[in-house]
Amino acid sequence: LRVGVQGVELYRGQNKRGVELGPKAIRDTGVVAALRNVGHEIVDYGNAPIMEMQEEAVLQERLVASGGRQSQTVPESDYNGYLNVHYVKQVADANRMISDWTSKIMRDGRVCLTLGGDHALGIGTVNGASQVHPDLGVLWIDAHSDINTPLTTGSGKIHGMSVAFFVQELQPYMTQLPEFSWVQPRIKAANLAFIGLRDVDPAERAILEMLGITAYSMRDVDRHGIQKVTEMALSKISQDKKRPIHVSYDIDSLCESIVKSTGTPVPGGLSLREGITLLEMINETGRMVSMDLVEVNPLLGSELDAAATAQAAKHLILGAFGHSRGGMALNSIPKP
Ligand code: DIR
Ligand code: MN
Ligand code: MN
Ligand code: MN
Repeated sequence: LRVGVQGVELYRGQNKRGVELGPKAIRDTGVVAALRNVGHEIVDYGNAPIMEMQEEAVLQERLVASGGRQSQTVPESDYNGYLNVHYVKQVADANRMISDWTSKIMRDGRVCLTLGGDHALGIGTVNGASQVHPDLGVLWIDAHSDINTPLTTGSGKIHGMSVAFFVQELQPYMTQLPEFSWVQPRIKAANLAFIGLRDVDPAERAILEMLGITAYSMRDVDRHGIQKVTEMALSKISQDKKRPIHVSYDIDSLCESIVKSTGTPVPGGLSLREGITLLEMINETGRMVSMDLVEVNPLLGSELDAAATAQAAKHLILGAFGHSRGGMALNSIPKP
């Protein structure tokens, strides 16, 4: 396979510094070399230059007169005075670039592998991927459903809203933010599925039910097992088994006991083996056109935790790109 790797040091979609070091932590596991050993032809495009865009906005500070003498700065988070969305401009501008990079890598004829970075980057990668494949299906593997809207969010963190930006049927209910007006919501609710859920806000559940979105929680994984759940998710998002697939993999879908270096760990998640099995099954479809691996934060937990989390990310990626746990075929090893 021809593969393009990009790093996205996005951190303004949530509030914990260190997730911008995720791409380096994952690359340092040697995952690119390991993918070459699987037989892929890989170009590493490096990290998209988004760090400056994420600086505190000095730009739009509005001064409000108070008693005609003192002045006050309106917090940047008080978007429009009534919405609570943090770092809108920073996250929007970075995502615009991520979208362009993603579609460019895919138009170069490569499967796009995006290393994050916080999960708000999914707005850009899904937009870019769906520009190249308008019939794209999306699998969102996560403890969270990330489908809050600017109105329903409690935290104001955009990484908890990524999905809301690209689901077509949700747009009439979305408060449209001008900074994100370039986003084209091309993903139909029927072509989206979640796996691994165990921390979903009431408003998010209401949205999932209203739009009839396929959502397999850990309860479903317990009931049916990961293979059955993955089969069901794949056939739901693509009944004719032809649709190209974007996989957005949040490392916090894995159990908190194995993945400690992530911003919002939740107990009772997927085992690493379940995560690998799921991704191997997606690989077997031959239809995965892009993949995100997000929310690795090497500054959280101990150094050992950070290493274990990065290792987990590496093994997930290998599963998604056809590494065989039963050993590779001799003819699959590329000649030096
Ligand atoms: C929560 C948590 N639903 C929010 N979401 C997280 O902030 O909207 N997503 N942690 O990854
Ligand atoms: Mn997420
Ligand atoms: Mn999550
Ligand atoms: Mn706030």
